[in-house]
Amino acid sequence: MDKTKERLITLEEFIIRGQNRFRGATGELSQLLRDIGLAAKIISREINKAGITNILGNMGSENVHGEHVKKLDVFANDQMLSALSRSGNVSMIVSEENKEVIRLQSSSGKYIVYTDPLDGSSNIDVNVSVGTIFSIYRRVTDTADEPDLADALQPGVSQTAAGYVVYGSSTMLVYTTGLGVTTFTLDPSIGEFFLAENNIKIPDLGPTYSINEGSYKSWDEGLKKYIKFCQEEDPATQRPYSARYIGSMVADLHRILHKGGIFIYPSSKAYPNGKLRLMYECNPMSFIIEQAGGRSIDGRRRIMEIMPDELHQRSPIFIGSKQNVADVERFLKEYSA
Ligand code: FDP
Repeated sequence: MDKTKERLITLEEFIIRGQNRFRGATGELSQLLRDIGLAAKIISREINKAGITNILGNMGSENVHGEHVKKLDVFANDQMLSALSRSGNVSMIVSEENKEVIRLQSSSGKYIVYTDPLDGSSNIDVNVSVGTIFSIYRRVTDTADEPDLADALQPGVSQTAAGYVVYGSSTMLVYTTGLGVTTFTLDPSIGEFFLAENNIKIPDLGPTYSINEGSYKSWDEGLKKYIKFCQEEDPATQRPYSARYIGSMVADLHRILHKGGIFIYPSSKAYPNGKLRLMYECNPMSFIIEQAGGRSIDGRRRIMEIMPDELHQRSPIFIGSKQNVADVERFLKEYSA
């Protein structure tokens, strides 16, 4: 079909159409997704003019993980918190930037949201893509009561919706409500997200691997052997694979969603439990990748089946195309203790 003759569909329109397909839908989730879309536009605008307005650089303080907080991290966090508070549908928020759960005045709101407002923030100063991640759960306790930790500590399989925004050469919003993955591109001239692709599928095998090879020495044997396998020549399986590592999880996985391949952040000497956070990095990205037909494991278990103990807990992650994940799983099983 001639693309120029297709009618453009906005994010708002797409969300409302989706909502209309469900009898009895209250519109609360739709409102929440639209609020996140608004925050994404504001963050995107600020990122694009960051160099001009001198917002780049450190705040001079550290976040709950002892990492330097960048000014844009703080800005993105404020935008996400204010967007999520707007509708009254969210009772609790957990953000990478806040140690404790944030309880909102709307304690009867039926959703709990996790967010990493600005993922990949060590890349901000050098104009490399960063992202915002979100993960939405329904409360398990009665909404007439105050929400408690049980509402927040649910496994990834219970996510109602999840998504991310990647601030790259264009800004894209990608989300799933469990019915496939949809991508939208922001047209900054009119401030509107337009549908880019519906029901996107990740290739079953992808010829790239994405890992910080600097920590090679502290990997376990299975992983070392798998990376060597990726580098061997075998045209039948598209090897040797290419190495691609941006160092910004959202950007690396956005590429893998479209082109296939595998992203790995393993446990290492510096990060014995892996570096990435289960609840606002691993789970939402796993939901997206699984909905697109890929897989995500911590080495042995499916990421989304891990029962969380802590809000900010970390996990190793091996995520991407089905075949690539099956291969690394085989190596880990055979060679790692
Ligand atoms: P960053 O520290 O820049 O925020 O969230 C952590 C994260 O980025 C991921 O986005 C990224 O994939 C990873 O850390 C990069 O870690 P390394 O620098 O150790 O490779």
